[in-house]
Amino acid sequence: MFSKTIKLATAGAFSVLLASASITAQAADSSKPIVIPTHNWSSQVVMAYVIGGIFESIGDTVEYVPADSQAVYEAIRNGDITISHEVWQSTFGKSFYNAMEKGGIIDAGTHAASTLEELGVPHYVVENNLCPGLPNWEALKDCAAVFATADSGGKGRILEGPQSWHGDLMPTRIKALGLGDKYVVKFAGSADAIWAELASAKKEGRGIITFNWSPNFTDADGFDFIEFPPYKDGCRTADGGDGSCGSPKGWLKKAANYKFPKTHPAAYKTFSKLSFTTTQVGQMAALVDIDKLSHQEAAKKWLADNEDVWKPFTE
Ligand code: TMO
Repeated sequence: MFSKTIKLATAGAFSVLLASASITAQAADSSKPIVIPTHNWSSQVVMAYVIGGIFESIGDTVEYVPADSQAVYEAIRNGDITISHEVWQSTFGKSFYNAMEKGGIIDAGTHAASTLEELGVPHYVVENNLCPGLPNWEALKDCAAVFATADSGGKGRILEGPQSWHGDLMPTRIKALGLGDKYVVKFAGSADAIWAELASAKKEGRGIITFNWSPNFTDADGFDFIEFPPYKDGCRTADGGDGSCGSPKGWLKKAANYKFPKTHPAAYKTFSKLSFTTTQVGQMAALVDIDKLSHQEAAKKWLADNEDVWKPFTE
């Protein structure tokens, strides 16, 4: 620990000398840690360690903090957390823009991957015609019984993610679409609880509706998102609408505290260049959810296997 600090200090002093020798060189990054948040889905946590590893490779110090995925934008604005590397439009766009309006958080660019966060069914549900008409949402009107579970009171059960992600968005939507008498929305305690339910339903060939997203490890398996009435600006209750719309086909952004470009210019430049594709984000999730590596091991493996992808971000 101590010798690492000394080494860092020496490296810092050395780059100050180098910087003064060159007009174009920029100030060295602060030795203060870059604070990276971890949330409760696999790609986000793996990517936290991937990005931390990239920052360390250019001499920066990093720190990881578990954070609520909605409150994090306020924490970045206040400077308690430095970055967010997976800002999903549907779920977090509003909190991100609200924080931006107050000041202190900046848009650090968009990943190549586009996103969808939506209710859906495993592909066999469509293939085996368990609910004829799917993936069109109107098919749901006639097959609540197909999705009933022991605890759903005879209604169809919709397994939503943890409530911390987007509150009552799905229960509100189901009611607004007139499906409230036929379906009940249950919140999963964790993403792992969704994967466990999907696995047991698949084993039994049983109908199941869950929240899911893309990019994710389930992209490879085949997961069919339900086609709800298209998303339009203002259609959600939070934006003044009645909530009877599906999720947007959205962006995946990066955010940073507004001082990050000044305190850590090299890390900021790297972070703003950094962009992952659908395949790459899916790989990060799969290393944990399919291959059962720890998040840290997954990040180490991903970095080792993909130097050609991430090294250019640092140059
Ligand atoms: C925020 N999430 C990717 C779980 O929808």
